[in-house]
Amino acid sequence: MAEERLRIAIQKSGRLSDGSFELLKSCGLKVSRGRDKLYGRVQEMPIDVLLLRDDDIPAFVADNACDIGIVGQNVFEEELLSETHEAPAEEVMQLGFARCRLMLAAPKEWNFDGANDLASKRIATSYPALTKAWLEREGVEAKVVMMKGSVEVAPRLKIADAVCDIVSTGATLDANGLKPVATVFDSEAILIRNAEKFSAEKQAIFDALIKRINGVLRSKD
Ligand code: PRT
Ligand code: ZN
Repeated sequence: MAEERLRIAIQKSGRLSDGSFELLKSCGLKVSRGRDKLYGRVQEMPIDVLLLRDDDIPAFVADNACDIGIVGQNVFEEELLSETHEAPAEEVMQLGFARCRLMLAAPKEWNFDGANDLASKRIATSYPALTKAWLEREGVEAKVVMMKGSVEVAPRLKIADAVCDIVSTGATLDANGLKPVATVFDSEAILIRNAEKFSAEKQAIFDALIKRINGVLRSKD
């Protein structure tokens, strides 16, 4: 029988990519990338790496194309709230990098005085499910407009009154004449896994990897 290998999905390139490779490296795992750049192979443990767009990672893990994955909590929660996979993926642990916030932001000249000011307003976001859940918690009815990118330009283009977008330094909001007014979701990179039971062999690889990750995270505390 062929040796079982654990498949991990990580972001090919972007804000999660360096942190993900670094974490594997700190775990003593060197990823050799294949010529097609889609696959990577780890020598030190029976682990294969799949390099994907971050948005594809939750579904790949939920649908068993991969066993585990590293993704932003914001992307994972949005997926959980908006889609129903038969066997959804599960969060295993927070990984302590790629920290950011999903925030509501309004034009600087808006004398914003709390969530109620958003009643009947239009909010542009790439995270409609998380935004709607927050509005519901706040008891505010507003119109949520989905935008895949360049959310921060929506108020200037009069597409929306406010935005709900990912913020790390705040420089992007500032450059677009916007100010953060409320935090909708705190996020960082997380490890997720397929919800089905692993084979004993796969579980052993998974346990060994988790042990190494915990060791790395503890050494950073
Ligand atoms: O190509 P692919 O689809 O894989 O990548 P992507 O472009 O969709 O995602 P990417 O690489 O930008 O982000 C991946 C994940 O990193 C996100 O889902 C978050 O979990 C996390 N993260 C951390 C961020 C940021 N920080 C961040 N600053 N994601 C996005 N931003 C963007 C934000 O959208 C805004 O445009 O950066 C801008 C704001 O940054 P500041 O520093 O100006 O506030
Ligand atoms: Zn993406």
